[in-house]
Amino acid sequence: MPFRVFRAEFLRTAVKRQEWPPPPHFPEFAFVGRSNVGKSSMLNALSRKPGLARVSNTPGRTRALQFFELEVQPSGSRKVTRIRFGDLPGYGYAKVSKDERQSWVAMIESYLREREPLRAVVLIVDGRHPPQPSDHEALDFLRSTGRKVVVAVTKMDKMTRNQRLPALRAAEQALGLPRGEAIPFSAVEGTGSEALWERIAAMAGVEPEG
Ligand SMILES: Nc1nc2c(ncn2[C@@H]2O[C@H](COP(=O)(O)OP(=O)(O)OP(=O)(O)O)[C@@H](O)[C@H]2O)c(=O)[nH]1
Ligand SMILES: [Mg+2]
Repeated sequence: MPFRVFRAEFLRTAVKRQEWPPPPHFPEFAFVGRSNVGKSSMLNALSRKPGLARVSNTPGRTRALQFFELEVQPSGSRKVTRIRFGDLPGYGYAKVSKDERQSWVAMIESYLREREPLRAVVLIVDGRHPPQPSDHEALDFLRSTGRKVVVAVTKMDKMTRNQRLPALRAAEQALGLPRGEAIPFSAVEGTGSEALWERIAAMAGVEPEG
């Protein structure tokens, strides 16, 4: 039985720390990646709700932290679980003032370091290009926080079938991940959601029932 999503709703936007929603007693997951890499699209694909998070051709559209709340039933489980997603502003977006950028980077870093219900971070990279310096920086930062990180390689549909596996393996190798660790994803083809959900459920502590 596939993963079921019963409810997926926008909760709130946070620019400042005071605007973070009170920590829930259920798990939170954050989505991190370069501007325009496909964070919001991934969230929509996972939620099975196309218009939930705003998708844009203009890089840097998501400038604040956006929180979403979901009710899901993992494959093999009879239990419905609440979880929360955080759509984080993309890094590597230059068209803001230095001050604005610094304060927002500080906010995101403190969220990733200190947020108590945060169970794991999904780091999204673009399968068409080798991981960029900012992807390495993000991963180094996440590793320094001790957070669990799941790497998803997205926009796989933009490659030919023959290019896909080598690109996935190259991304894993460049990021120092074991073979088979990264999750190939395409919001357009709708692939990768089940695999990503399974990893999220495992980290949320939702065990499939026998
Ligand atoms: N072909 C293809 N296009 C995608 C995929 N995911 C996202 N896109 C496109 O990439 C662009 C950016 O997508 P978003 O989901 O807004 O990316 P984002 O990372 O949330 O961007 P910011 O919030 O601006 O940082 C849009 O034009 C999407 O339609 C994918 O899997 N395949
Ligand atoms: Mg976005």
